[in-house]
Amino acid sequence: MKRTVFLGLFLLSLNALQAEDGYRLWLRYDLIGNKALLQQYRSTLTAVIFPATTPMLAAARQELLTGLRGLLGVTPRSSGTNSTLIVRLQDDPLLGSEGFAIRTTSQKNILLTASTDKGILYGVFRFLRLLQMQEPINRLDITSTPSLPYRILDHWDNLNRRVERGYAGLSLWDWFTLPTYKDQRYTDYARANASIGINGTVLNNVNASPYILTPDWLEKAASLADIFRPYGIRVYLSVRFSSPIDIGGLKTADPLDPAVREWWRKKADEIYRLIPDFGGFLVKANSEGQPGPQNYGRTHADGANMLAEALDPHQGIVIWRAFVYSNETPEDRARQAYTEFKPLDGQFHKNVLVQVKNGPIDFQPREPFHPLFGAMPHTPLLLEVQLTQEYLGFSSHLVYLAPLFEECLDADTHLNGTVSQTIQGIAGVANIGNDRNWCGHIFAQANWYAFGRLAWESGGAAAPYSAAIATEWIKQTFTNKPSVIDSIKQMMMASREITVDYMTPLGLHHIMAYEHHYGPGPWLANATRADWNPVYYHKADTAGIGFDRTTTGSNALEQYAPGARAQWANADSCPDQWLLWWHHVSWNHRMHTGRTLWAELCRKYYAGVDSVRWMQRCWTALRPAIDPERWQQVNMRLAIQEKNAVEWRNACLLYFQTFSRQPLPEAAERPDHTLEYYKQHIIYYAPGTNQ
Ligand code: BDP
Repeated sequence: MKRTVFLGLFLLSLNALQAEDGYRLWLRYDLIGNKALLQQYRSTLTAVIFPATTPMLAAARQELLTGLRGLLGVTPRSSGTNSTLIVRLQDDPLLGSEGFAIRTTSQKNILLTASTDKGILYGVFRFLRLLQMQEPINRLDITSTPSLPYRILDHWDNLNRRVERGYAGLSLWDWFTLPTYKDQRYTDYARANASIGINGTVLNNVNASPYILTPDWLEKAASLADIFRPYGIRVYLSVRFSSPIDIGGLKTADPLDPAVREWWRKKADEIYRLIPDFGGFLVKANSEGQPGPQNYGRTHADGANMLAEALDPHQGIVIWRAFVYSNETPEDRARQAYTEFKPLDGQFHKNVLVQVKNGPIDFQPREPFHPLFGAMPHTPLLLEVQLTQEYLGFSSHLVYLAPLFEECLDADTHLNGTVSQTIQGIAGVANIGNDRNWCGHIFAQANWYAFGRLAWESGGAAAPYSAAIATEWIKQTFTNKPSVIDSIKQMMMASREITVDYMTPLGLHHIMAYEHHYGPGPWLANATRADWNPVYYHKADTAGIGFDRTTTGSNALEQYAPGARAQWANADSCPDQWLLWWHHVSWNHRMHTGRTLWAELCRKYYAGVDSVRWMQRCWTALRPAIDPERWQQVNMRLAIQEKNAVEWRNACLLYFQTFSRQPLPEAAERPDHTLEYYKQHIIYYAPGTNQ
């Protein structure tokens, strides 16, 4: 009897240990279930020779051994003459400072080489990925170098641990117990990033507190930098332009004032004493109320160059954001960043990079690429994308973002090639918090994963675009079973377009509720600034709907090269998915499908909801193939998504119907509430805002 109880307890605790709560992300390293393959792997990998003389190599070696032990269930020997994985530093200019090669040799060994420790680190993770994906390893010939040098996560984490636009709990950084308490999660965060090639992290919110630059906080940042360093991740900080006044006791932050320049120089020296490989500063200036050089009648270039000079002796960079717009200017918000930055091309110091959001408004479910890409040939640019789903249903909605990123990266600027060819790197606004599963939604982990993978291999025919990246992620996160992979992949690949359909179809944008941006609010018209009002963006009236950005309207179109312009300029030939971004058209406008605009709008909103239900059915069918804990997590979030999609559809169609004055499609599900009900449905205390 006693024995049975003991056995029961033992099994229970084993279960608890193996709980599938999502913590392990895509680095699971579970024993390979396919017996034949496991045997093959074991006989191909009897030994590992890996001299590790630096902290980075030691971290790489430890990862490799942990991975192999988990996947193969045995510990390889540390010496051997064949069937051995040999890891070796070996100068090869073709591999650069981050690339690696993995080859099978004529003696049937596997040779992993790189010119640098970092290359070895990335090579180790690549090798482990091969095993996790159950790829053959007996004839390897892989060479890999990153397409872009800067692959950075931007955390919008406040120093009080609230995360602006964060939907996965509090900030991962427990600032209060830093620098002494070093949570294991910091290391696991670094491992996850290194596994996908992310090489930089901005620790704090772009709406920056000046205190980040005080000695106490710098010490905390330095302790994180120490943990991340062996994983090839440099730390950057967001800085507030007025810091010399806020914490430095100066009367001005004028970038041309000698005392201000001196203050920044000294601050940079102080930072580099603590963090010798500090990456640099990220700056949001003269945007949404943040201070900046324009407060002193200076330009963005004046401000950026002052900081650049302070960082230059230490090889640091300034990342200056082009996300600027002002409601005092009558100009269409979509035009303003180009208007301000284009004339500054060529005026920035060489260690300044200008960071441009993927589209000209703000991380919408769909936007055309930003007109600055390709338009600043003398200024290195970074692309900024948002992993946290501020305008895409937070961490409650399943939306795989890689197709959105890919749409932008592959867009032809008609100036200097595709967007991916005009940039030096990508910054992703992180979707990570202290939730046990890191991202809130298990599938939001795929957006973190895809971001890193795209930054490593963007552009070029061989790029592992969205679908291939989804396959990688599913195999490492869930299973190697082909039918299951296919089914999950279909859901992921369709999910972005589904979201566009139930939120902002046909080129609509920014019609979300105020401030938190969750749920519909197309009727809103009372914001403190006109350009925060949904009515500013859709311009619906009885004649039609859409924002005329052609020559008869704001002419934002003129900021693009003629080749790019041509695809959107004419309402009759403009692809349906962009129509209302560029044109104000009548409710009876004939779409490419042959339907009227009103009919097409209805069809899209209904299809969006139906497709969320389709995702629910797919997920239900997958139940036997997924562990109960993660299955349930996703299932419950899909239920939230369905409810929310219905709300989007009903609220938007009822509202737009007051202008179109046309009926909803016959036989379609009727809205279960009135427009008034949706207007009154205000969400209080939504996550991600400061209220
Ligand atoms: C907007 C967010 C806001 C950010 C801003 C930015 O609503 O919270 O501060 O972008 O990127 O999307 O600076």
